[in-house]
Amino acid sequence: MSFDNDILKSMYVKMLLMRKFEEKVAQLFSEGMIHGTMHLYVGEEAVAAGVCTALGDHDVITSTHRGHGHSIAKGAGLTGLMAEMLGREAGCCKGRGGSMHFADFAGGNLGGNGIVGGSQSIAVGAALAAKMKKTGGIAVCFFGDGAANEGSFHEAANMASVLKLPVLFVCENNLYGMSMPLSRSMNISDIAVRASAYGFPGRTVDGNDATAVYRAAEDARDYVKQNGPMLLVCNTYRISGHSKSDTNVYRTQREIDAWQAKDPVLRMAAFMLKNGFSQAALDEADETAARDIESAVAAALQSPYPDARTVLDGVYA
Ligand SMILES: Cc1ncc(C[n+]2csc(CCOP(=O)(O)OP(=O)(O)O)c2C)c(N)n1
Repeated sequence: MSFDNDILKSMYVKMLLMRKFEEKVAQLFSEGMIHGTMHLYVGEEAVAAGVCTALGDHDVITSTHRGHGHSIAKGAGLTGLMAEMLGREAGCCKGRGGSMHFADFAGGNLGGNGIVGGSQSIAVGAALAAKMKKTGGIAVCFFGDGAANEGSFHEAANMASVLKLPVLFVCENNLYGMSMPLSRSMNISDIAVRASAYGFPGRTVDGNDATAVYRAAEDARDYVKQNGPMLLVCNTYRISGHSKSDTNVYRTQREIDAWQAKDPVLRMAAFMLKNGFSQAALDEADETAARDIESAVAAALQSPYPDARTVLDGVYA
């Protein structure tokens, strides 16, 4: 299947930035520069890259607690994201939100959410707004397999269906909700079948293959714009621990290694080499991405911590 080279390159660059951003923030965390915790997206990059590359300017996304990749793929500035991690005033939420609350309204990212399933109904609201304002945009709701078991999923899916709203529910099935394996949290193996309970289509795609995700998201976007909601399940795997306090006792190294062999970034590079890109071009993309991350860190560190007197700015109630 032929692919536009610009689209391939765009997805690859996004995936490199996601991976290098997270390698960097993990390092800064271990140096005590970043506080709290963080949930890394390592291994799942093809989902955000494939979906967000298929979106248009009027489309918006809602994100999760594991949202670094979603923000980067939707085009948020790296300095704003890095500064947010570091708690600086130049952060995308002025350093008040941190890892779990990246948002970029101008770029169409309505925000991450520390509440599992918390952004599902926000996506439905955004889709209702798009429909009423006739923007032609859709709302994409990223959520995990664990969040597919939240009551909010039922409510959001049902309302989106009844009101025929342009929502694309993207379930990132990484096989675990914290330490709980999917096989013990639901009695179905294909989450996409849940869509039929709400009267809309569900489809499953290899979430480690950015090109497959892109194609599926492109088709899904067309469908959603015309007909209303759809569920796209992207099967993938979280290589990193759930969060910074995960000791990985619920899964085997063998399982992790088997998925590492399907690394979506390496897989994308291999696809590009087979489709006319040179190794030199890929190396250059890699070096540029590394430089972009270093520049973001340097710029973020120039920014001061927020002034304590402004702590209530942006608090609405
Ligand atoms: C409503 C709610 N319940 C529980 C938690 C604690 N918690 C944080 S992440 C997580 C697992 C979520 O799993 P999943 O939706 O599959 O996303 P993943 O972490 O695998 O990306 C849980 C239970 C929470 N933050 N919010």
